[in-house]
Amino acid sequence: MNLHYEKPARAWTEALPVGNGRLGAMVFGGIEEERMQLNEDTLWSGAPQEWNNPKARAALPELRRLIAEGKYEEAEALSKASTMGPYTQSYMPLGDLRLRFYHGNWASDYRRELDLRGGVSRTSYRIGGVRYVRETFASFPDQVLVVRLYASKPGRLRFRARLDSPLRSAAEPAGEALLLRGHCPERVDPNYYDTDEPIRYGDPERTTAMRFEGRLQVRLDGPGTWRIDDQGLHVEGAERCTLLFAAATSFDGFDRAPNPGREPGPIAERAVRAALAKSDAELFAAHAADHRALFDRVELRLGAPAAPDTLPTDRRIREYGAADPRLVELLFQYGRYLLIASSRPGTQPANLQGIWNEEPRPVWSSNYTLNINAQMNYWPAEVCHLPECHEPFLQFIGELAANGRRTAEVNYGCRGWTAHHNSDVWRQTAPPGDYGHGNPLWANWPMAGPWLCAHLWEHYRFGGDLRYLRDTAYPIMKEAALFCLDWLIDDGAGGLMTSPSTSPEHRFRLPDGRTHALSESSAMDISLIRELFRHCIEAARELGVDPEFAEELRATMRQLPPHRIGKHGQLQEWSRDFDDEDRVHRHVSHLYDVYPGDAVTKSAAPEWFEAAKASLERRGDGGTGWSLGWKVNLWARFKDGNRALRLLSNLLTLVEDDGTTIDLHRGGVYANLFDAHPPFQIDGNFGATAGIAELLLQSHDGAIELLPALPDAWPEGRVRGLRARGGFEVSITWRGGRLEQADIVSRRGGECRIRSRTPLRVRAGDSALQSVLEGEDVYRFAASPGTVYTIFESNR
Ligand code: FUC
Repeated sequence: MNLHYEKPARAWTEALPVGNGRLGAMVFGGIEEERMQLNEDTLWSGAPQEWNNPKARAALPELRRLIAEGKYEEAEALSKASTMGPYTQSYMPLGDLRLRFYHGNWASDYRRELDLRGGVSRTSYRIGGVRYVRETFASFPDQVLVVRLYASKPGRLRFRARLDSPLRSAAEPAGEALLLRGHCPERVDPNYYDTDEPIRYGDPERTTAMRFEGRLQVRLDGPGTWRIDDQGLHVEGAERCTLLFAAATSFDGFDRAPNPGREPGPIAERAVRAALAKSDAELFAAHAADHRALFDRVELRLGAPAAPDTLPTDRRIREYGAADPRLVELLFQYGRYLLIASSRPGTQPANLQGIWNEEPRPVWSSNYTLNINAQMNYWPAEVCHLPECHEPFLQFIGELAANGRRTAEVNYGCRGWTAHHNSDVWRQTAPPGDYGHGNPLWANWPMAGPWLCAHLWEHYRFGGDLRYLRDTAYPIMKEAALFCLDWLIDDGAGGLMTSPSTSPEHRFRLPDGRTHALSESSAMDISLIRELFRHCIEAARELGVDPEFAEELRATMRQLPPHRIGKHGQLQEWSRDFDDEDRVHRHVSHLYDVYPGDAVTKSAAPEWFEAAKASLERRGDGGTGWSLGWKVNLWARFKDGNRALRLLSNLLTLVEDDGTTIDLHRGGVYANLFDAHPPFQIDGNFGATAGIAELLLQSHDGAIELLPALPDAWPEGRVRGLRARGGFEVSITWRGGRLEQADIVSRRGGECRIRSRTPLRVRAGDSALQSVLEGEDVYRFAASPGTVYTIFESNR
């Protein structure tokens, strides 16, 4: 479980990420100069501000009238003029830790690696008879970045460490520490908004923006000396030493001014001092125990290695790609590693780049994009056994709901809460676009609430915590449903519809060739609303509350339009059978009900299921990194493992990083296995991990399915520790492309249901199982908590 390379990273997308959910570092593994690019996940530009726009509410009736009359251009002009708020703020880089060694740049036996299981990045090389080793990890228990340095001969370890930052800042010695102090811009314009002053700082004395402080200290183990001066921290004549770095910001919550906010200095100081009081071995043991408690829950083996493990990872990607099942394993576990490293209880959720960003003006603001990308980050969380890593996102949803109430009221005059396609650390909920610069194509999408609520529900479905459902999830879901009830309008024919409506970021084409974004009742709008209502009804039933409300939702659902099948046999993306602006568009929003939703399955809606497959076929096998990730999951739900593997192969295409390209059609991975949109976006990593799990285990359709979409290229393998809805943990071994044995443990008790086309035998613990109820193809038994149920095919 290692990524490894024979050369230092030149580009940022070759460097190796470590993180503890909050502090992140990209380790370049240089010889003469080592660079560790640093991040802290609360460091964002801006501050809470008013973003709601009362003009939106006033314009809404006219906007709806224009759309109903097919005056799409006028509708878009009105939307631009009246509905938008500011752009969101951007996620900021903290700085760099640079180490300069005085031994030149020629070395042999060079290797750098990222040990996914240990959660450590390691660089080693030899100069003459001296071996140099550096190990870097970000400790969650101790909230510090730890760099251990070692030279195999006494006195050979000599270097200077410095801190700097692309933000306004200064590095200065302060007693035994080197400090980096700075502040953020008050506003950063998105990269696609070409302005004169895209990065705007306030007066340093009076700025309203966030402040930060980083702190570096050293501990020598054995001989040597160290000192700190204006040039940095100097270590001379040493053999072994440890650098400890901590950072904090003045962030004091999404709804509070970040300046003055919290005092960052003492927070960083406490962390470094506490870490200094521990031995290296203690720090490392605490980190390893914490990391492995999460990482080791799931193990995946996909048959014999095609490529030898000795091949550097970038060459393996280039030469074998998905034909190397061990590389697919690595991609799978890398997604789990990245989630552990970027999203822990109490941290911010993983943004568009997780927590890793070096740019003061990052692409797409490195923010939270809520029409697919932020959600995709959390697709693997439940099934891949990292539900605690889901927590920051669930928390984020609650905070959006808090802000989104005012947006619902001010912008639309609706109850409940709404959010749109972008958000940030301040939990912006209004349509972004600087009051008219933005594009209705993405700005006018008030549907983030329903989609996000699916995460609350899934967290409950997997874990079964009724108290969480009652106290946290359901109230937020209910309020999102209230918004939808008010947002839906009469369609004039006894039904209900949404307007304005978009199918995220994809325009339709009229017969005259013109393309437009705004219409009525896109498939995705209706899927999301219907799904949220269904979840609310189920939640209210399980909690024994709100019968009238549930009845109102049921009645409303009956008035929603059904899916429609269009002229190509496709599931229609819009309420009318419009042509696509781009047949191979990256978004596949109209297929939401197949994945991540579950309303359209082969058994529940066979015609729509086939139409959805036809739609996906039309979209082709290309796409940006995240689009490929989505399609892998969709093909898994269509039970076509070979097709899913083809998409994984497309994703495992090595992309050379030229630093500038934004490609809207072709994705892949960078040398460090980071997903390439391009540019780097972490969602594709998480989408791929979820997709690989989805090939091996599904549980969305009322029963567990073992190996539902196993690709032919993986005839043998095993997976341990995946989770299924209903509180189950599942391990599977297979051989000759068929189930050999599955072990299922129930954490909460209750009925276990397994769907299988081949007859099964079930053994409970050591005894042969009693009463398995066989339905058509569903096997059921009462599972007592903690017992291991072993499943075999009867005829094997
Ligand atoms: C949406 C997508 C883009 C990109 C951006 C961050 O706008 O359509 O492809 O992923 O989010």
